Amino acid sequence: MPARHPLGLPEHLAAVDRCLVMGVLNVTPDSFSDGGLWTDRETAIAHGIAMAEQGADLVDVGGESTRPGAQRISTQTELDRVVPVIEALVAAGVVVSIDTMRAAVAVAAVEAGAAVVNDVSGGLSEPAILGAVAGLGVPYVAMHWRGYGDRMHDNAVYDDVVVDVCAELASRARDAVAAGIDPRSVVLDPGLGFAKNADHNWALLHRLDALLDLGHPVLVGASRKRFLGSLLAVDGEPRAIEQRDKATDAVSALAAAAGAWCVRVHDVRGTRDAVEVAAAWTKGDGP
Ligand code: PMM
Repeated sequence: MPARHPLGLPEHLAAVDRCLVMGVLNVTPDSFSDGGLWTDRETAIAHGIAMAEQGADLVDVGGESTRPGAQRISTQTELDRVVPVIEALVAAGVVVSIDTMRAAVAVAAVEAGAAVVNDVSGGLSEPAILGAVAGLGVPYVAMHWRGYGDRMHDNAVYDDVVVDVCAELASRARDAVAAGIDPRSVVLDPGLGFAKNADHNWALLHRLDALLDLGHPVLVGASRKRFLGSLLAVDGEPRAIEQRDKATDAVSALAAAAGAWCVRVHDVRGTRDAVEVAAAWTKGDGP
């Protein structure tokens, strides 16, 4: 299935005929999976370049942890963490997306060379981000979100998770378009693990077609998340975070075959293989 890319993506990526791979680069001391690993600037930059070499089409730079229970940081701290890293990655030829809920950070990141804005709040945290992104002319990822990390678990209540998430994402897309973002530049993301338990996540993956029917490219971020740990638990003991990459690769292959535009992952190499397989399988043809 040819990937349908959002408008405004750099040309060489828009020509890629498969699901894209987005490598995760959290420049934070406290993200759930890789928090603290890449806080040193040079290490973070080297890891971003390494992910691009391993096959990441984009590297997603984030300065604020979104894990359940996470405390917010100041705008200045977020800027100080991400801008120098983005500048260095862009100088090295890496396509960067900025993972932020803040308008000021989105603008500074794109000025530093970022090519995509990835907003886990879908514009709900700071609605001004929508107008800002409209002015920047880059693709905008709106993730399904129902509040900050400290309230995440209380918000995991749905009548029908697929119907509710699709309705809420459609509303986020309408807000983005009303603020001036071209509808063809809006990407939607089910926000796995954000105000969702394992059953909610599986229901959303099972019905990715319902999300795709909203008419926007879809991004899936399952990498190393808790629901994969519980799926593979032994005697009630969840699979360790660093041993969830093969399960992540399986999700990447299935999401790609189902028509996802992009998958956001920590282990780039395995997922790149997975999306290549999915592309050949779906086309019935090798490269
Ligand atoms: N998940 C995390 C952070 N940012 N962005 C998008 N678009 N989708 C996601 O699922 C998503 C995200 C949390 O995971 P991390 O701590 O591994 O970055």
